[in-house]
This record gives sequence, C-alpha cells and structure tokens, in this order.
Amino acid sequence: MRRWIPLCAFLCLLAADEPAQNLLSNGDFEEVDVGEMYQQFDKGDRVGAWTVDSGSVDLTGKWWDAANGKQSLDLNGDKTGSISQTVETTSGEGYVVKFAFSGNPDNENPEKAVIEVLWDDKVLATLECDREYGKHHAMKWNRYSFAVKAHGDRGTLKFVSKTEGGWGPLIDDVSITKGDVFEDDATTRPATVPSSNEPQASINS
Ligand SMILES: [Ca+2]
Ligand SMILES: [Ca+2]
Repeated sequence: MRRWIPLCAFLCLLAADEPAQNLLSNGDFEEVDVGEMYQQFDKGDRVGAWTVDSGSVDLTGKWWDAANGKQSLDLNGDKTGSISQTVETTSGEGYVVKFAFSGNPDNENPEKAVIEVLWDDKVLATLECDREYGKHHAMKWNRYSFAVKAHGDRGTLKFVSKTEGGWGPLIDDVSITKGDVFEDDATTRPATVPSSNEPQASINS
C-alpha cells in the first residue's frame, strides 16, 4: 500500500505542472511584430487568428508597456473597433476566459475607456477603466476572469470598444481554457459587473 503514495504524489505533481492550454491563437497579440510603434488593421483584416469585425484596431508595440510580452491591442484604430475569435468547444462544457484590460495613455481627455465583452454574441460584461495620460511605461492593467459555458462545438469571444475616437480600450494576454473553476481562488472575488453573467464571473485586479 505504501508504494502507491509516492506514485500518486508524482502523478498529482505532473497534473499540477501542466499548464492549461489556451484555445485561442495569438491571444497575446505578439503576431505580427509591429516593431516599436503600431500598425492599424481595418474591418475584415486578420490579426493572426483574430478578425476585425468593425471599425479599426491598432496592434501596438513598445510604444506603451503590454500586460504580457511586447504587444497589446488598442480596440480603437483611428475609430471605434471590435475584434473576435472563434474556438472549438465541447457543448455543455465550462471554459474560463481571462484577459488584461487598460486604457490608451495617448489621450489627454480623462474620460474612461469602455469595452463590451461577448461570448457567443451574449454580453458577459461592460467594463471601464481610466486612460492615464502619458503613463506609457507605468501602465495599469486590470485582469478579469469569466466562466462561460459552450453551447455548441464552437464558441466566439468578442471585444467591442464602446469608446469614441482613436484612443480606446486596450486588451492583452487573452486566454480561454477548459474548466469551470478558476485556477487560483485566492486571487478572485465576487463579480461587481452585471449580474446576468453566467454561470459566474470574477475580477482580479
Ligand atoms: Ca502581449
Ligand atoms: Ca488608436
């Protein structure tokens, strides 16, 4: 009997070490390399596996600090934009959507940047954050997690800017992983976003 204990411990360690696979491709917006500044993509364009659904977006390099890696995405190119990606899912299974959210620091206007996050065309949340002018290398990235359910063999995650102009909400480090529980309960707390989220949502900030 004693021999089973180390084996179990070993297997449990293996399971714990295996990182959850991100079903999204280019969730970190590191493709295409846009260098130091940024590159605009218009409606119908692809940013890796993402599709620009409306307006335009700016894939941004070292101009400001990304949440992860070198690049992040301004959901306003020269105007209000939106972007989506469809992944393969198993109907009825739970998934966790995570992303980092900030605001374009190029605008002196203190107005907040606002996004709508949708799963299969249903609004998960409308979120807002500050656009802190000039803080390109002291960016505040807020991290959010949402638990969602698959309704078919495909699911679509979409981010829509609700901000006017060329300085919009920023997103980065987006992932969809299998499972209906958050990996780290210690860093999550109850949702302060619309209560219609299903089955649950939480914010890590
Ligand atoms: Ca990135
Ligand atoms: Ca822009």
